[in-house]
Amino acid sequence: MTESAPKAKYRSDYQSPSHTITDVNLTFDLHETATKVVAVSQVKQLAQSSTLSLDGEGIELISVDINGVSWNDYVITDAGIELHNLPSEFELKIENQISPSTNTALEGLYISDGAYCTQCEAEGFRRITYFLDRPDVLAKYTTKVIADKDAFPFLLSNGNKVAEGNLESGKHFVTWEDPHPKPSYLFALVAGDFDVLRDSYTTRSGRHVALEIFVDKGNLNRANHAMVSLINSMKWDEERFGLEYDLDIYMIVAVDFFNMGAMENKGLNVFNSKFVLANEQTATDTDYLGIEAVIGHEYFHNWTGNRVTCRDWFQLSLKEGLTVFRDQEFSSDLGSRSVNRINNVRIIRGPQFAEDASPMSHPIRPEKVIEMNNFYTLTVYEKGSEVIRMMHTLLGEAKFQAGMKLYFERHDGTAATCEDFVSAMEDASGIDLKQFRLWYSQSGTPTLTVTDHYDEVAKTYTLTVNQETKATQDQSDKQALHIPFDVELYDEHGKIIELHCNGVRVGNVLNITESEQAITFEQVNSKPVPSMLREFSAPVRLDFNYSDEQLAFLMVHAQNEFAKWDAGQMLLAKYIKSNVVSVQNGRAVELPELVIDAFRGVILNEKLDHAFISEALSLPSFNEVAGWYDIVDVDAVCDVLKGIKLLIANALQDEFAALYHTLAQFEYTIEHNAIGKRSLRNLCLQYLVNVNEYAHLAEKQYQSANNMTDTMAAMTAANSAALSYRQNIMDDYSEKWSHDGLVMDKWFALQGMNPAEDALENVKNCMSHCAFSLSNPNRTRSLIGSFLNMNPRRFHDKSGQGYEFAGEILTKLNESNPQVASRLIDPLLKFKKYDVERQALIKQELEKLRNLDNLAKDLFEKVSKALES
Ligand code: B3K
Ligand code: ZN
Repeated sequence: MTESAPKAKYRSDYQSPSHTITDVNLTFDLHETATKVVAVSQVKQLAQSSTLSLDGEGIELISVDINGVSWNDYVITDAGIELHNLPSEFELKIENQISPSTNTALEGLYISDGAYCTQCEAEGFRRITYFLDRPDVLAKYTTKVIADKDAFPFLLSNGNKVAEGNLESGKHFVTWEDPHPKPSYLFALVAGDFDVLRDSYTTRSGRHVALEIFVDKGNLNRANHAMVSLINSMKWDEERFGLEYDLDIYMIVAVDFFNMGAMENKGLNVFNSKFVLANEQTATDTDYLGIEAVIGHEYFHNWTGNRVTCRDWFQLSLKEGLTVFRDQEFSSDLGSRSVNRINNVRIIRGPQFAEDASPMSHPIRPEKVIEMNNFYTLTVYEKGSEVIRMMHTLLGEAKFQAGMKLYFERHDGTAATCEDFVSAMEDASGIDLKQFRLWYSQSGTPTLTVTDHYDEVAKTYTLTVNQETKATQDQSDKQALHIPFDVELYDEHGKIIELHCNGVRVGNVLNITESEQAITFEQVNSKPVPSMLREFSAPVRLDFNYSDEQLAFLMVHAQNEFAKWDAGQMLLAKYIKSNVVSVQNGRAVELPELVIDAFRGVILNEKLDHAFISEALSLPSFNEVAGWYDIVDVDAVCDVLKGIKLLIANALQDEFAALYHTLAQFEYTIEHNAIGKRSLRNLCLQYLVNVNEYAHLAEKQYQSANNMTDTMAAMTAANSAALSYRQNIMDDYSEKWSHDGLVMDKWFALQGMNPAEDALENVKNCMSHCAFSLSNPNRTRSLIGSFLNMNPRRFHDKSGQGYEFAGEILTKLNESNPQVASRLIDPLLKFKKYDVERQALIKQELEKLRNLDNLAKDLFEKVSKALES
């Protein structure tokens, strides 16, 4: 990719559009290879310019008319079309043709299993017609869809249906009108034959909304949970945020070929079927919870994203960080707050911290972008949500909601910036967020190094906090951030000590704003145990020299479950690190009695929720542990994690066995209590199968399971412990489900994670399984993605064969679906984390990719950043 390397865009270069489009009237005559699109736009000049540049990619122009007259004064460019010598206000008619069936990138208009569907965010609309494809151009859309009536009985688009009828030669049409002006990325069209689940919802103010979920024929019995989740979302947004739905219909279409989770198109969400379809035979509890979260997320976008959208794509976190915050709150209000928080924090501490330390490090509001699709990242989404959460922590719920209200008063119906959001929060609360704004522009993960000192005589306790953010590839200079630091102190009996600073009673959330800051608490009668960064009050690493006893103490006495869990994780972290050194020096993995007893205490604590206990007993992932090191010793970390699992399994086998038996349930329900019981029971199973006496349990569970959660738990146990019957149950599952790709994804993922020595051969063989296809993103992510991301020992095998395999797959996907390729490449970008031999092998693959003639800009951006590092 030497000639004309793709160019970056910079946030600082934002310019408002030269023209706007107020109304657009679209007509689609659908055809697999020759869909005709007619776009009639009302265009207004905004700046002094008689030239209009429209975006367009891979489309065939038929004709251009201005005010009803054919127009020849234009040039087609690499990026679209430039129209010259235009009047200041005019009607533009463009006719063009596109080929949905050859669109394997799944952006723009494409075909998923015979149904037409669209994906326009971020810049897919330009693959449909020439347009001002940018989020700050908001138009009213009218869309007429024409297709064969038998094959495509349902013709859908945004807004309300305003006309329909039959046409010649077996065709029919439907016209939709969306009254809300919107950017092109929220446009959607779907045409196909589906089963439909219908329900309705009446909003607080009495608007009657029809709810429709479209699924592939035969899947109606898997759509209920999505509908329940949608209704719960609508109710929750009214109750917690005072926000109501604003159209008469809300449609969701589930498709099998989709690059990401789902898309919030106005009134017509398109979903990856993974986040819609579920019944107890096909989906796990985790799938059910995922559906609830994603249905909520897309619904919440109707206000935070659609009613107020982004001025430019650098502002993506404005809608995504905020909407993730909202969906996390939704899941927490409906389910277990502590378990939700634990899982969200795991994502930040694992993959988000890793991203922030990688060549792709960027602030939540990026400064420089080559391919926008590369920035739908954990940083923009998850860290973005943490930034919103910190504002929520600093302001409190009431002031935060006042900020939301002001934000909507100021920006409803417009395209806004992150700055607009922070200003609204600041103005509504009166709280100064000047320094806080740095979270939007500074990348990287801060480390808080804390030391303490107790003064017996003065009865004071001082915490000295140092904050440091290491340079990242995108940014060398870092400043001190405003960090909400939530602290609680416990006396030796486990009682909470009231916090007094400078003679006044203070709350738990302290403001850290300096590089070094000492906080002195008064009236502390004995040396306390501090619980810090409670609820993970900021996305930072915490470094404090806790003793084992202090951590074990917090596991018992900390008042909130998150802090208990966190203490347990810190205790494990200490022994994972020390055991890595042991293993590197040829010694065995060991755990002191105190650690075992601390975890035994958690299991036996009857006051704790089952779901929470299950989280507390879960070890950190390899990827999270890898993040603790500059250079990670793959084999040693894998040995230690396995070794600790075996030690805990052996030491606590009686407790695990007892729980495994008492937690059995005969009926499957998705009540949170039932989910918690299954979660803990299946956690016990994961440990128990490593003890000879209980090694048969997973097979027994597989044979008797009456739901997918238990089936999958049995298979996971057999897979990760390499049990003798693993192959039998894998074969049995494949025979039962090979007709259903979505259900087979679970099986493919296990093949990818298989710890066996021949895992790579196996993965290659799985690619010829009848249910596998590299053109389906879900299949690819399940099999290949899990091998690259969740099978460290085999992927990072010294032979370099894992890397070579990744290179081959990426070369193929670069041509067919660059967006999927670009997600998959992430583990290779972090080559600097491995020893020199592995580094060289990974680099070799990256260089091969860089030299491809047709390297897509998605991969170009990542590969070049990695090789620059
Ligand atoms: N807004 C979409 C993501 C679009 C991704 C484009 N590559 C889904 C979501 O965040 O809700
Ligand atoms: Zn979103």
